[in-house]
Amino acid sequence: MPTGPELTQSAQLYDISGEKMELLLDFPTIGEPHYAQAIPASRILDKVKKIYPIEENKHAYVARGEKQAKVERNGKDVHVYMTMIRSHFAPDNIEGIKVGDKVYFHVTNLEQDWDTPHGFAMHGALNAELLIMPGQTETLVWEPKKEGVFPFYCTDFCSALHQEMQGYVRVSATGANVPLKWGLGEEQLQ
Ligand SMILES: [Cu+2]
Repeated sequence: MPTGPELTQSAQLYDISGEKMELLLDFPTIGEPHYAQAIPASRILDKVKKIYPIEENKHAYVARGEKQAKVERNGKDVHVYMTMIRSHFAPDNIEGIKVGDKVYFHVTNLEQDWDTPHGFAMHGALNAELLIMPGQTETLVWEPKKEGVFPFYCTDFCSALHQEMQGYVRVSATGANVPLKWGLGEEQLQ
């Protein structure tokens, strides 16, 4: 039953040693089942929310497409308007962040398919991670404490290229003269 925003994911075990690959096992992978409860499907079936239409997203920090991705500095606050879609973030490289900044990642999931949430985690962030449904925007705050290059990455298995869904932020010293720059792959967005 399609009972939640994030469906049970499926795992399959194949034998690829022969001429034709053979499915050995087909099974759902679910989290800890200890708190599972059963209720009649009729109580939730008509309340299932499959997709949040991106055009209805009125979040103050939404980016409704990669062209709207940007990074803005306001004193020590840095606002990153970021998008995510299989299998990359935009921007996926950012420079000009400094120790002492407070970085707000406003991440919009551009997917408009059912059950394609993406996750977002920032290496070194002391809060948590985000799970963002198709069409939604969520915010994670990160306060970098030291210089270096820090990765951020998708934390929810989203496609075969999930492992490549990542990016980097370069953190410079407080007061460094590194301008704010961001890009997507080789392409400089700003
Ligand atoms: Cu992802």
